[in-house]
Amino acid sequence: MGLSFTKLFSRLFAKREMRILMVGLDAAGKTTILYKLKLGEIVTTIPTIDMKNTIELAGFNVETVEYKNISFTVWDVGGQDKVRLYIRPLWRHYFQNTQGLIFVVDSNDRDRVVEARDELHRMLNEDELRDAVLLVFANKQDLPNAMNAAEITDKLGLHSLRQRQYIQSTCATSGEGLYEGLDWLSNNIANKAST
Ligand code: G3D
Ligand code: MG
Repeated sequence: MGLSFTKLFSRLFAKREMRILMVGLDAAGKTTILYKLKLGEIVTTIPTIDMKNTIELAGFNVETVEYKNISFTVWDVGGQDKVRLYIRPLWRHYFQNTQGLIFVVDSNDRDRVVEARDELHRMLNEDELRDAVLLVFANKQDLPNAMNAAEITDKLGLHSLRQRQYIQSTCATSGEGLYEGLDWLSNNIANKAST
């Protein structure tokens, strides 16, 4: 019934040169960032018609925005293991041709930083993301109890990851740090492509 997920996406992304995924636990600040960037119209979709019931059960929504040759794809990671089983095959469709992964963490959420680390490492273990460059947004730096970038680096175990990486402190609501981070990302994706 209808187009397959793969077909739909190859049609949508056929002419794109770059795909960037932005993920993180819910409430990390991803949607706020997407709107702050003002790249264009943000489209929220439930990935396929065929899997609609499953997806709705799992609450899996994907936000996409396209800007020049870049497509940003955003979703929440984390949640129950049962749900993860349904979602994982879908993630992998988005992994293909991804050059950059942005991981957004709520620096104020000390209770869930371990969960955030687990999700990040789980994703970066996927074959398709092995060569992606990693940008971490240590978000919500405006909050008084926020962990700083060094503490986030430690708590997320960034040193043990082999991906080229960079951590940027941000405040998504004010926009602070966002462009610096994306600048690093675009430079490093470009460098990788030319080597
Ligand atoms: P998500 O898309 O990752 O799930 P959202 O997260 O962008 O929806 O953000 C979740 C909440 O965190 C929002 O508050 C948002 O305004 C807030 N938020 C995002 N970034 C920052 C930040 O840098 N500092 C502070 N103080 N808050 C931030 P609401 O109240 O709308 O749920
Ligand atoms: Mg969101």
